[in-house]
Amino acid sequence: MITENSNKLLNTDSGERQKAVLVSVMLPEMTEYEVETSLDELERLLDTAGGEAVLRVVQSRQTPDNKTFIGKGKAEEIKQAIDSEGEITLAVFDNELTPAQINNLEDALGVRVIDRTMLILDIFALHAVTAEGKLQVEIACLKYTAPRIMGKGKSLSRLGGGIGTRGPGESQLETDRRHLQRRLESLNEKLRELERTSAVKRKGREKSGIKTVAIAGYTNAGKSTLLNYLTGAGVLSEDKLFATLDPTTRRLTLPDGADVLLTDTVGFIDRLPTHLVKAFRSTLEEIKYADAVVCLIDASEPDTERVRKRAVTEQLVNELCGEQRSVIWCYNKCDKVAEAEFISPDGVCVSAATGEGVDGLLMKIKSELDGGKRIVEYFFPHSNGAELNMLYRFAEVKSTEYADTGTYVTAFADTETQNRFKRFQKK
Ligand SMILES: Nc1nc2c(ncn2[C@@H]2O[C@H](COP(=O)(O)OP(=O)(O)OP(=O)(O)O)[C@@H](O)[C@H]2O)c(=O)[nH]1
Ligand SMILES: [Mg+2]
Repeated sequence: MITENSNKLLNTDSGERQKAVLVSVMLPEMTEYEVETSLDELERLLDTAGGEAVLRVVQSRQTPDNKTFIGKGKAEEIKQAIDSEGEITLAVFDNELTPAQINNLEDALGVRVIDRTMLILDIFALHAVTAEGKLQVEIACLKYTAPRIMGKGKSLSRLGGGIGTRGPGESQLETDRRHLQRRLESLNEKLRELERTSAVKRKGREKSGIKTVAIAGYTNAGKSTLLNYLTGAGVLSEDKLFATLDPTTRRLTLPDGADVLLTDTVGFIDRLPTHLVKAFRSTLEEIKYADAVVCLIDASEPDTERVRKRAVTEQLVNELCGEQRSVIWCYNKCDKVAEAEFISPDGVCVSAATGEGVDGLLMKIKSELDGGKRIVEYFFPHSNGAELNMLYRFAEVKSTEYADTGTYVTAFADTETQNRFKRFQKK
């Protein structure tokens, strides 16, 4: 199926936008919806990289073709479509391709071919600012992109530069593999050194007793906007994917006057390339070592997208820090939704743009950092005097009121105590 792309891109900033065809192979375990939403995301990624999707091709297959992923017949069909369109210089595959498949496809299609991971790496190369960010991107590019575009010599220049070639630079990649290996080793050594410095800084923070809070979430959820609202950090926030690569940390004062360090982090995406997760280990450690993690979800998206992105976020946060971590689910962009019925009772609803609900979020952060402590109201029937005595041991009892049938108690209790005395909690 080849369709003219109807989703015209909004971005019309200056400069030529490289025109591309998006290709996806639908394997038996994928649904049509998954393929389409993934292609929509690929189109947004391409937009962020400065390209424009003009054609979409979806093909159903039982298994990928070894040589070209899509098979010879389909490749010929796409080649014809590219020729008749006239301006397409790039084919972006949503599936992961091997170096050999890329080579064969470039021969068959006559345009540069990249896959989803290469496109993401390209954006990362564009957006990395700090030395650490640049190092991390270069390592990931050398491991993933380099073998895929190496040794093409003339054919590379025939297909032109642009999207999928940023990062370490073509000339560097055209050199031999041994050189590449040496470069990787030296970059890894530099990165280890930066990681050691970060670890020392972290230890220092731990000693000082100041708690840290990380803002995590899918790319474009509004993490930077929230950090900016709360701390005036002035971090770039944009309606683009992966606007932030480098973590920014700022001091924030909570309602009780305690200071915490709040960190904005690199966004998540479905099928985040493993090479990136590994290369960005030190950046992602901001989440791993945080005392609490605010997981941001864009509340203004359709149900299915919101659920999908929450699942991706949940999985990555669990992988990074285990399931025990204090996680606060925070729904953002609430100024764009009339009623947010989907928010679970433990979630908070905010607008990082207007500041609505942000006070509630700060209270929640404070309570998480206090071990989930909050004020709870209980009623203990007279027959449960023993349990009431126990409550005094585990929680800070604020007030009591005796009634004919039992005692009403207001207490400041942590999560464990709340669970222990749940059956006495007033509804
Ligand atoms: N209406 C509305 N827009 C918001 C809100 N928060 C963020 N945005 C917009 O959403 C877009 C993405 O915001 P960012 O803060 O860059 O998102 P991010 O999570 O940091 O994204 P990456 O760094 O790319 O992962 C921007 O265009 C923001 O202006 C909000 O509460 N309401
Ligand atoms: Mg950001």
